[in-house]
Formats: sequence, C-alpha cells, structure tokens
Amino acid sequence: MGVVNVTPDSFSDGGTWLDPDKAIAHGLELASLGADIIDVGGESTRPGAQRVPIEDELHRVMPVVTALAQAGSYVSIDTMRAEVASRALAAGARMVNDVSGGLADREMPGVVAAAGVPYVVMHWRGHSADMYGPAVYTDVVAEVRAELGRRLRAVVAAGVDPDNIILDPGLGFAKLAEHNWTLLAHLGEIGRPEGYDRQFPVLVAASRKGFLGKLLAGSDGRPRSFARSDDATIALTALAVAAGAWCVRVHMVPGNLDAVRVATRWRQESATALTPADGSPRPFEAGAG
Ligand code: PMM
Repeated sequence: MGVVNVTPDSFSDGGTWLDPDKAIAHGLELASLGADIIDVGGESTRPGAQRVPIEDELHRVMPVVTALAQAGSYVSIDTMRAEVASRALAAGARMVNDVSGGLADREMPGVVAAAGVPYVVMHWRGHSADMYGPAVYTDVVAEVRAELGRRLRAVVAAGVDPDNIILDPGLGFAKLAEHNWTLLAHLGEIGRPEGYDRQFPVLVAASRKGFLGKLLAGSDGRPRSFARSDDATIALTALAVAAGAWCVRVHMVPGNLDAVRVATRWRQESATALTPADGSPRPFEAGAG
C-alpha cells in the first residue's frame, strides 16, 4: 500500500502532495512501481494535529481519488469520516482505511457495510491532539487485542462482513516506542483479537514513524530524520511480512516491494518446513490474504 498524504502537515511528507496534480502523479508513480493499493488521505494524524473541517478534507482528496480511480488504480480512502468515505467510494475508491476503527464517526461502519468493501479497523484511543495521554498500558498486547475485539464486534453488528475486515495495531497512535515494538513482536496475536477464533489479515504502517528514528538516534541522542529512516522501514517490512502481515503501508515503494517479495518467499518455505504433522493450520495461514 503506497501512501498519498494530501495534507500540509503530515509527519514525513506534509505539504509535498497538497497540489492535486502532484498528488495524482505521485499516486500513479507508486502504482507503476508496484503498489497494489494507493491510500489517499486528506487529514493529518501526526501527534498534536487538530481536526480539519470536512470541506477541506473533501476538497483535498476528491480530485485525487477520482483521477486515480479513473486511471484504474485500486484506491483506499484514509479517513475517519463517513461522509468522506461515502463520497470517495462513489468516486471509485474500493477500500476504507479508518484509523479510528469506527470510533470517530458512528456512521462509518454502516457506510462500509452498504458498500461491501474491505475495511481497515485500526486500534485507536482518541484524536491526535492528545496522542500520548492515553498511551498507558499494563499489557499492551492484551489491551490492544481486547479493544480491537470490541471494535470488531461493533462494526460487524453494524453490518460489516467479517471477511472484509483488516486489523491494524495502530503504531504510534496512543503508543510509545516500546509499545510499538512489543506489538510488532506479537503481530499474530493482533490478528486474533479477543473473542475471535479466526485469524484476520493485519496491516502494518510503520513507514518513517518516529519510533524508527528514535531507535536509530545518533550518539548525541538526536532521532534519525524520517528522510533517513527508509532503510529501517524496509527492514521492518521484511520482518513484518515474514511474521505474516498481509499488507504494509509505506511511503516509498521500491525497496519495500523487494522486502515483501523476499519475506513472502521466506515465509512460504518456512511454512512448508514447519507445517505440523497433524496438518493443523499455523498462525496466519488460516485467514491472511
Ligand atoms: N498512520 C498514519 C496514517 N494512516 N492508516 C493506518 N491504517 N495505520 C496507520 O498506522 C496510519 C494510517 C499516519 O502516518 P503518516 O503521516 O506517515 O501517513
């Protein structure tokens, strides 16, 4: 999944793709480089970000969604608003990526259910204005699984087909660096939320996030800039896909696509080598796409 942030203030690429023509050209380039999905968003969720009026969000995303869909790209609309999702779907988007998992706008699951499209349900504890206040966990894996399980039950009750749901641990959203690393090391469990016996596909969106820059800090303690953390993103992509992630959401396609291919091949071989004698499915083989 390639990212097109049509925003003035996103963390790593704010302002770069605010002009619709540039955003469209960028989306087409990501697709031509091998991204299967182009994720178009018009509202920054960087820590401290304030909400943008819906008119601004629509103004930013609609020309881009429309042009990319018309060009044949598989477009995902990254929004927390049902109205934006609905208009984007009508313009040809084929997937909804909702970082709030249906919490920000109670109408969202109904819109997704009516459209019958894939729906990314991310773990979220509130808007980005207070990103780290709610980043308090006793057991981050158990709590994220429990909260994702509650969101799943709610969106399925609103009519969303469970087969259309993709789960996302929400790296950086109400999570400190240590929480992100723990969640990444337990990806399989994230795909099996509390109360569910099946494995859901998992999306990992670590690209250029602050916890990578923090890990790569220099001897002076200053975090590595996002622009110099693409190699770390690629390493993380390989590990996440080898651990069973269904999709990675990234800003740069080429190295990440190679990492996906290598990890997928690696995983195929490991699955063959490690298939239990009783033939029972291994984690992630059951439901991931
Ligand atoms: N993160 C951002 C935006 N959209 N969508 C999903 N599903 N998961 C995420 O973690 C996520 C997202 C913010 O990152 P950016 O500003 O680098 O796009």
